[in-house]
Amino acid sequence: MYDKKAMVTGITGQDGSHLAELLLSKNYQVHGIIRRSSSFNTGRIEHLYQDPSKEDRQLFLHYGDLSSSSSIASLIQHIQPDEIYNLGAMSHVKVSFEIPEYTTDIGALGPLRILEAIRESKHFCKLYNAASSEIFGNSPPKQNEQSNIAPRSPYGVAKAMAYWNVKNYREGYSLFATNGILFNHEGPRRGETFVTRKITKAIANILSGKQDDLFLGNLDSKRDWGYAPEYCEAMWMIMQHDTPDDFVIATGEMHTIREFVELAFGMVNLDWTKYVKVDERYFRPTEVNELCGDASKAHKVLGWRPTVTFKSLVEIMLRNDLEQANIKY
Ligand code: NAP
Ligand code: F7E
Repeated sequence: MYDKKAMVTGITGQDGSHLAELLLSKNYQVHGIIRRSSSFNTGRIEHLYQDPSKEDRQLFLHYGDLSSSSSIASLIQHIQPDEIYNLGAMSHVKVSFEIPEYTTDIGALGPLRILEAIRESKHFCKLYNAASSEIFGNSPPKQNEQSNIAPRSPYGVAKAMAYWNVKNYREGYSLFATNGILFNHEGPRRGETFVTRKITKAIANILSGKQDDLFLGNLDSKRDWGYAPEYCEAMWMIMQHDTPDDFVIATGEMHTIREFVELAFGMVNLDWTKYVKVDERYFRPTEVNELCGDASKAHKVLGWRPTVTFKSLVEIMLRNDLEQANIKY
């Protein structure tokens, strides 16, 4: 018998997979929404899969898509979840400049579709919405819940719209709707085109002779990088708080991309300057220069605090990619 029922959009993504593990460990019945795809997109949750014929299974997967109001509404109606975690999105900032309309449909209208479905439903259900530090754009660091919202990409604009809709539905219709304003968080399951994973994966490829150069974009931007599993704990904590609210989740430390590169290459005694080349194709039309979060509200109200340092994060990611390539570290 389970304690609570959760519905998770984006369960096949980095965060969705960690959150599903956490919820299952807390005896939730977890309902993940997956997209139909011509190739397998469930690699990150393969280890959690339970045979649909098993009577006492805790994990259920349903086809659905955030682009479809009817799909969202009928899933909520059918599952009757106690908690919805909306993690589904086209989450790549650079790609959002190339497919702005789609990014907006999923990132901005997707959450609105969920809010409307909850409002229309007679069933009480809490909502966690994955907002993002990208909503702050170039607002000066350290950014907190009061910082100016000034996004600089279609992705950031979509996340800002969703953030405001969550706030307005909370105030206007008394929904238990929350925003987690998470700063960058990474780990071995990070998508391979995000800069951290691109770097650690490239090092493994260089050492195994599969790659000679690493082409990167802007090395001067600064990010506040945390460890994904800890950030998923924060999502759950936000949902267990008595009152719905918005929280910044961050480490409070920022580093340039160049520092990440130097540290990671240095860990395997490689001189990064021999391998890394700057290619303007990876520059963005508008860049967010410095993101560094102030998560003191989350610490004070929820008791959340990150423990994995920048150096440990780089090491965890690098070790994973080296292990996958059968390289001793
Ligand atoms: P991710 O690895 O890119 O995963 C995104 C998930 O969304 C995948 O499961 C993807 O499914 C799903 N998705 C994409 N389009 C969808 C659609 N039309 N309908 C339903 N699902 C769809 O992202 P993540 O890093 O786990 O991030 C989770 C959430 O947090 C995202 O909303 C992201 O924007 C936000 N966020 C992330 C960070 C970060 O640093 N990781 C920071 C702040 C906010 P497929 O597997 O089928 O592609
Ligand atoms: O870029 C620079 C790039 O793509 C980080 C998403 O999870 O976090 C993520 O968005 C920085 C940027 O992440 C390359 O210009 C240099 O300044 O790893 P990224 P992001 O754009 O910060 C936020 C919080 C989210 O919400 C998003 O969903 O690195 N950079 N060279 C590069 N970036 C990439 N991807 N590739 C490069 O070659």
